[in-house]
Formats: sequence, C-alpha cells, structure tokens
Amino acid sequence: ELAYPERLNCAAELLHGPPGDRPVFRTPDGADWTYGELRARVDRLAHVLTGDLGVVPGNRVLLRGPTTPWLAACWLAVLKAGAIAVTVLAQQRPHELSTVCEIARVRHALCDVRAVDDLAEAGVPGLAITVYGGDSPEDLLNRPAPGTPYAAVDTASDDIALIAFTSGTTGRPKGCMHYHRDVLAIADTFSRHVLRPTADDVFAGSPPLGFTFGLGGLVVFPLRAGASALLLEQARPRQLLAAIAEHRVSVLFTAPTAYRAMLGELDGHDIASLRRCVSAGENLPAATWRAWHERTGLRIINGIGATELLHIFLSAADERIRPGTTGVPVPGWQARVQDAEGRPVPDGEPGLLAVRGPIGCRYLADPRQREYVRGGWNITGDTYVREPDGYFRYVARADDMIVSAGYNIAGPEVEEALLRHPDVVEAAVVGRPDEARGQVVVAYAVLREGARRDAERLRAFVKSELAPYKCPREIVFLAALPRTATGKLQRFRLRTPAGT
Ligand code: 3SK
Repeated sequence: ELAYPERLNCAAELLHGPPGDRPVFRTPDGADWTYGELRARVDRLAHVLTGDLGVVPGNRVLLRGPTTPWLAACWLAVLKAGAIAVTVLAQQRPHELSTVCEIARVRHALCDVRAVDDLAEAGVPGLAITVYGGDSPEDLLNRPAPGTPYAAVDTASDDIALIAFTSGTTGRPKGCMHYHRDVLAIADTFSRHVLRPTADDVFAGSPPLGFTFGLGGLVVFPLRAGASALLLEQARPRQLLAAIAEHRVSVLFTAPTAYRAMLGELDGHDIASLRRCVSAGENLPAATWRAWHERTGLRIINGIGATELLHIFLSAADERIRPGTTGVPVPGWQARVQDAEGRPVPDGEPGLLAVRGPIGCRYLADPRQREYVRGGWNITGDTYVREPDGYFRYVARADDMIVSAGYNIAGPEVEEALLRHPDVVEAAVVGRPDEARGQVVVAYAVLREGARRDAERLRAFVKSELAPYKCPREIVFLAALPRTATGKLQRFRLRTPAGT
C-alpha cells in the first residue's frame, strides 16, 4: 500500500534527495549536469515562470522540444511552481498542437527554439510562447532571475501535475490528468519492484519525454533513485548502441522494434554495462526475447503500460520473467480478464484486460471516460489470457481480433509466426473486409535487406507454424510499417486494400 502525505509537490520530492555533486543528466554532446546544478536551474526557471511570465498555480503549461536536460528542467520547474505540465511530442503538427491547446486550455508554452515553428503556426489564440535554447534576451534561459532557492508551491498530493495526451492509434486526442502522487507512484511500483535501481545506474532509451513511457524511464525513475540519465535527442538503434557503450548505460528503455533492429547491429558494440532492458509500447514476441537473450545473456523486462495509467502495470522481474507473456500485476496493481459485461472469464480464455491500482484513468472532459473506466476497473482495450499460474499473456488489441469464416484470429499471433522467419524484420497482420468470409487475413512484412520478396514461401512458412485458417491470404511487402509518433503500429492504416 502506497501512502503519501496530503500535501505533496512531486517535483520538490524528486529533487531534494541526492548530494549536489552527484551526476543527474548527461548528453552525447558533453552536457553533464549534477543534482546541485539541476536544482539551481529548476529554481531559476520557476522564478522566471512565476515572475516575468506570470504563471500561477493551476495554469496549464505546454512543453515541447527534443529530449534534453532543459526540457526535463522545465517540466520540473512547472510542477514545482504548482502549474500543470502538458506534454506533447516533437512530431505533432500544428493542427494537433492546436487541438491539444484547446482541450487543455493551455495559455503558456515553453518550447525549444528548434521546435517553435509548428507551435507558432498552430496559431493558438492567447497562447504566450516562450522559447528556450536560443540567443535572444527574451529566451527563457537568458532572462534575469533571482539566484535564490525557490520554495515549492504547497500542492495537494491529488492536485493535477500533468496532462499527458494520447491519440491511441486513431481519433481525437484524449488528455489524461495525473496527480502529484501519481508521478511518485510509478517509481514506487514498477521501478522500485521490477527495476530496483541504485544510485549508480545510468538510464537511457528511445521514448521521448512527451510520452509517459520516456518521462518515467528517463526522468522520474532515475531521480527517485538518485541515479542519472543519458538524454538522447536521436535514439535510433545504432545511436542507442553507441551511447550504451560510451556512457556505460545500465538501464535501457525501448520498444520491441528497436530490440530487433539492434540485434542486427550488435557486432562491435560493447553493451556489457547493461543490466536491465525494458520493452513496452507494444507486445514483445517470444522470438525477439529469445534472440536478445541468446546474443546478450540479458532477460528483457516486458511490460504493458498506458498513458491513462501513466506507466507500466503488468511486468515481471529477473527469474520471474516468462518469455511470451507480459508477466503479472506489478506490486500495488491488480489485474483480471473479463467479458464485455464485466464478468471475469476463466483462466486460459481470452477476454478484456481490466486493471486497477494507485493510478486511474481521468480523461479531461471526454465522454470516453465511461468506456475506459467500468465498475472501478480500467479497461485498457487489450485482449489478454490469464494463465492458470497467474501470468498474463497478450492476445491482441481488442479491435485487432480478426473474424474470418467464423474463426477468431489474433493478428499478433500471426505476426509472431512471420517474425520467426529469418527474413522478416517487421510484420503487421490485419483483417480485410471480404464478402464471403467477413474478413480475410492480410499480412504486411518488412524484409531484411537483400531478402527475396517471395510471398508464397512465407505463406508456406506460416502454414508450417500455425493452423492453416490463420495463414494470410495475401502478403504485402513494405519498406516500413506505419507507426504513431510514439512508435505504435497503426493497423487501421493497413485495413484498406490501398494499404498505407
Ligand atoms: O505501453 C505503453 O504504451 C505505455 C504507455 C505509457 C507509459 C508506459 C507505457 C509502456
């Protein structure tokens, strides 16, 4: 049971601990911040925010920029000043930014000077944009401010600290409101029990800070442990591998796609410093887990999280990891599998994943709240099976089940079969409407460089792995799969014959 005091400012709490000379943030181009420097910079920023910029507690402040120590410092300063951080991704375009600002009623924005054009183009009425990282005297970092400590605003533990947006894979974005105590709860559940970090750990990874997967893994978890993080603006697999070697990264956060890509590039990279590898964002196939384990000796920690629930709620640590499953409820969380009416289904049968714990979904002014939270459970939209021994196995997103000639087929199961073929690097399987069968199975595959595009050979391979009714009717070869800005596969873009 997690217990937090009634008055709690999570930024103050995250910052106060470690000695000032301990490292906190590093970048590949040589920035090297200590906890003492971070505290002083956050305090300066909070003075400017609440002085010059007129931010008051409860104001919503949009944060936009690549993953840098300054973005993390702005996030902490906004929270320390009792305001609410509204996080977006660098890839979001003007139209999406104006929707987010409208939904969250954002009046202030702190924006990396390199990312300001789209925000300015969004033309949000009444939005005061302050840039950072530029040369002008108006720049956030160049404004005069007292060098004195900033006394954190005395927020309640259930005051809103963060509004994180999720677009899912389609649809109008939903703002998920999270309390100050929620920010600490993700560290005190998943990180504390599964990662068990020490102050000597160095965190790094690919998810951006605008995605709560990255915010947790690269800011909240390291700070809560008094550890440090390497913040990468460019975190493609090759850059990740180079950074791990150079900065002795010990805790890695990335997605299954990146683990697969890194496998092809491991040679010549020293990754001996790694001790924890976290995978989330989409399902981790057992084949990817095994291939990584075989090559590196490391057991990937698979997890499922949600922006609605801030971070990971199902996972497993160390020897309890079982490849091909997501794991068990993280301590503090409960999970079950139920039918559409909310009745638990027996172990071994597929149904909807329902979870509850220290953090709940709170959409900002969105009627979809009633679909997500039912009978006190958060319904994540994933189809799962609970095995008799309590392990949860992913089947599909609830809307990714294909029904063909009366057979229920889980797209991810067919994807996993395709991925077991040595030529296939990425796969997506969808149902395409069909008059005779309702739907037919169609696969999209990305092949390794130089591999022959032979659909019949791949179909024969799937037939040797799975019941014939699951075999794709058609296999389409693509150079890359369509993905959201957070890396999630956009299956809906593949469901029409025109493909992407
Ligand atoms: O799995 C996800 O998509 C996710 C979302 C938010 C935070 C963490 C994770 C893993």
